Amino acid sequence: MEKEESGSKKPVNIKDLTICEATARMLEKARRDGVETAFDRALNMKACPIGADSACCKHCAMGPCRLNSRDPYGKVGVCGATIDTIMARNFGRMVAAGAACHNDHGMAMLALFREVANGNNEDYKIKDPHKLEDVARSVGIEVEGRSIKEIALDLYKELERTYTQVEGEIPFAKRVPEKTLETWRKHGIVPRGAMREIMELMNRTHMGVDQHYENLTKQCSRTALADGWGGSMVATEICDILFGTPTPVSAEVNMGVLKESEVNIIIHGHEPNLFESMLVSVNEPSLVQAAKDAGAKGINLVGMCCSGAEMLSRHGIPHAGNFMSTEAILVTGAVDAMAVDIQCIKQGLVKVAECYNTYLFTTNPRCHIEGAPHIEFNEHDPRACTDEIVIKAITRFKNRKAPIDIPNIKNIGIHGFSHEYINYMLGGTFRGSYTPLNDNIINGRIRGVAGVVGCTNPRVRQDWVHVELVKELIKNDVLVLQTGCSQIALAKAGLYTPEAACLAGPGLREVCETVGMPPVLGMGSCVDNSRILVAASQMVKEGGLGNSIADLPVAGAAPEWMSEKAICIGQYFVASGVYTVFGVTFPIIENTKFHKLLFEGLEQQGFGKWGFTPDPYEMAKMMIAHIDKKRKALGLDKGKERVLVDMAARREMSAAA
Ligand code: XCC
Repeated sequence: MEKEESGSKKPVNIKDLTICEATARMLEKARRDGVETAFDRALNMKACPIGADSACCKHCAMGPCRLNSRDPYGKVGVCGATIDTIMARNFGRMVAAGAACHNDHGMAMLALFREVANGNNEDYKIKDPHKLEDVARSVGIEVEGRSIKEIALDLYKELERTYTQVEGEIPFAKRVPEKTLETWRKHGIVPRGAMREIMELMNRTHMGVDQHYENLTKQCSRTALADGWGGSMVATEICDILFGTPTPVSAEVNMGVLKESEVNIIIHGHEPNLFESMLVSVNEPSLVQAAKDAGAKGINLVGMCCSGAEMLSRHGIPHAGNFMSTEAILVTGAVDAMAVDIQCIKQGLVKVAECYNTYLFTTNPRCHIEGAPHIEFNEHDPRACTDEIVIKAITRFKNRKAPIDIPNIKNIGIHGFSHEYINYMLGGTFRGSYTPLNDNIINGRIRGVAGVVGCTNPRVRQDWVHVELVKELIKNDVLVLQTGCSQIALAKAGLYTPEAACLAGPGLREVCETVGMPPVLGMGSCVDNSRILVAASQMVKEGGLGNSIADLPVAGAAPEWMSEKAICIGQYFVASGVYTVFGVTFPIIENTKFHKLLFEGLEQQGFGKWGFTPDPYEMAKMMIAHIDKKRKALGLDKGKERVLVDMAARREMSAAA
């Protein structure tokens, strides 16, 4: 996995950069074409060792102060800040930035929902009224005998508090298992509105404010929870209400989804409203005709990164690849336009797009990129933007000059497992519940559940850590739930088919074969990690696996993480009670008090804890050992008699519940 030191003359073998065959082929071509990508820049840019260890404080002009990670307590900053304060502050600012991203995104989706609910926006509508009622009920809103509009407006008002509430608990705290909530209350970390929490964390990480790593960690948790159970959860639920709740759908993933004979348009980013409107534009008969007049067979719309993962889950829209493939795909020469909104958009895309004469458009007022033309997306007139992008893409198709080279690789799989669908899938329409999942964990067929999520990162071999980790987990009967770029990595590796059950251990394989599901369930984008939180709460509420999320035999991982959002996600999983292991690198020095708190202390306080290793096999071992520890604590370590539960017995069980 280790790649060559920067400064080395010998070119690095592309197979060491990625296991994604399509990306590798495009990187070879980029080399031949003299085009640079993030993979090259990562090789030429040695990661700053002081920054990587978080031993630098640049929060004021008395510094920047640099401490020595080999002798962390040998020095303090000019103001006297210790290494623990400096690391906790830096960590806190990462959490604040990650939480800000998801909350700003969620707030934008909620604003759209308000406009739809009050009739000011007719370009979108409430597609899933059942989900609207379910979500409304879950936060205590009366739904019986009321109109969709009344419920929706009440829900808007209630969920706005997720962001703006000055005092008191956010609405979705009602979904948290009681004992988990008790732990949060005891430590004073139940989130208020996200704006308040992020603001307070930015204040406390300023020079001369909070200078105790333990107290800072509390605000890190509170802010992160305002993301997971706040902004992200609202984003997921509102997008389901507006655009539809995912149910399993067969879809294609990988660069082979591009079509040489069609106008290819890629949407890359995070907010599904742009993508939903683009879906309308590419089906507009006059635009389809214009494409045909230009000599194309049609218009081919595909996604990348997280909004791509949402569209894949909701509508089966093909997905072309994850974060580290966004530059490589432009090298095919087949992309007529790429439109981006916010988050994870590399500035390097501008140059690559230029080299292949591809249109790269920014669309969101929060994200312009120097050198990329901007066509603003306004949700009150969405087609003005999306139609224009289609027209531009058709022009580019007509004038294609560069030779086209599309790697002919596609992986078909099943995506779109919402927590509602897991409920239905395992329990059936009449007895939809998490009982069968809990039963199978209790009887040991399923050893535990792992969430494997997050980015890809050019500092490690793309997709390799994700794929090896997940294979190890399912081989050991651990059911894997996924989101984001990790989901796409595994889809490309062919694990999203029911046939992949043959890679699972005997227990998990039996469950997969009975239900007809893959051993790896894709739940959507990174904000959809909130679906994993809801699934975990359901498992607790179902009974038999302890009283809090911290009791469950579950673990999480982001093996190739790179973004501040990932750190925030990690912290909200830890604060919710989940052991969470990161790969690549961890921005904390070992053998310091702050490290000990994150990696051990939090667990003793009733939360989860952090873990770290760049090695996927070691990571799997750590996660499985944790799952086994939790099984033991629940008394599930001794092999249980397998009781065949028939329908009559099930009816009795649910009557007793
Ligand atoms: Fe970005 Fe969301 Fe990470 Fe992928 S997984 S690199 S954050 S696109 Ni969300």
